[in-house]
Amino acid sequence: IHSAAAAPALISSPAPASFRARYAPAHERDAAFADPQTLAVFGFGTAHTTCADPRWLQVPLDEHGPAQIEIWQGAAPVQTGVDGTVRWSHDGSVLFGAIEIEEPGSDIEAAAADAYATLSTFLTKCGFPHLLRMWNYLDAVTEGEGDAERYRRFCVGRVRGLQSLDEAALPAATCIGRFDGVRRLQVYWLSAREAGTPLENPRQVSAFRYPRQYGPQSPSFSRALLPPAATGLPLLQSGTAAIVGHVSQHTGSWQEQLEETLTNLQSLVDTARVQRPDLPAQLGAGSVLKVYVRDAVNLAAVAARMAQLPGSPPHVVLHAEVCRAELLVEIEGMHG
Ligand code: 3EB
Repeated sequence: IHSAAAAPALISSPAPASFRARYAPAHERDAAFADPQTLAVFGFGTAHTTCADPRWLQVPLDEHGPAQIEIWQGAAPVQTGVDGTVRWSHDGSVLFGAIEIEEPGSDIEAAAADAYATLSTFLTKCGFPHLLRMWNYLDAVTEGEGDAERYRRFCVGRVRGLQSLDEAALPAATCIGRFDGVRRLQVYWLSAREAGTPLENPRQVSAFRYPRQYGPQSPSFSRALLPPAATGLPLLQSGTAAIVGHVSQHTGSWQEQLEETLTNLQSLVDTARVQRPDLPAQLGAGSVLKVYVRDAVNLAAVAARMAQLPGSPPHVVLHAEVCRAELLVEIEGMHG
């Protein structure tokens, strides 16, 4: 009879078998960079920080509570590099890339077209051509009236820059506004050697099919994406708000919008579990959430509600501008 081998001695910090995202106190940054498997590290807030490592990205959104960093650990030691305006790292199965560019003459459409064209070119030659997840951060996202609104111009520029737009292969995404007054577009992403499986939310109209009233170019993202198994990545949930169908709900109530948003995130988990029944059934310890709150005055109350959630999903609460003026809160997640 085969008996189990003696358990190995516990080591303090076992290397993850696959990708892992987590939040940590900001003072752990240098330790994170010393780990050869660190794929990327994100800081939050408008305080000036410098770091030469291409794996570092500072997102100038103020956070509620003590300073946290987000750490992505890969499954193997990473390689890093800089290629023009693209900074990248990969662990052999997943690539992190980032582009930060100034808006020429405060033209967000031109900046988006430039960033996405650069990204498209880079993807064709980097060995990790399949976009899984995009993050987009820009100043004053809901500034401007009607089709001149900066978010709508961003959507136009994004499509102009993309070399191909396959609605069956859109990445999950976040697009969020900053309040720092700096006309610089920040784009970062995860891509892989094989394509993932985009998912839609049965409670919501697909963003790429939003009606004309929301702008001349519908937004190019999927509601969530199941990455290819070889990457070890969790379910990637797009920035999610209190939208049902295509209509914003509960105007004026951050409390009701937050609950509707959580319902939408759960709906994405339910959808993903049809294909991946091994995923945890609820948001909880297996989730990593980023909570964006439009009005600074609501930060503490949103954080208090988040702290009450069953399963205590790890999260950060950031002061940020959601893409529709009436939306007060948005949450993105990794889950698995
Ligand atoms: C929404 O559901 C809210 O344009 O990349 C969420 C996630 C939103 C991504 C994007 C926009 C984007 O329509 C806004």
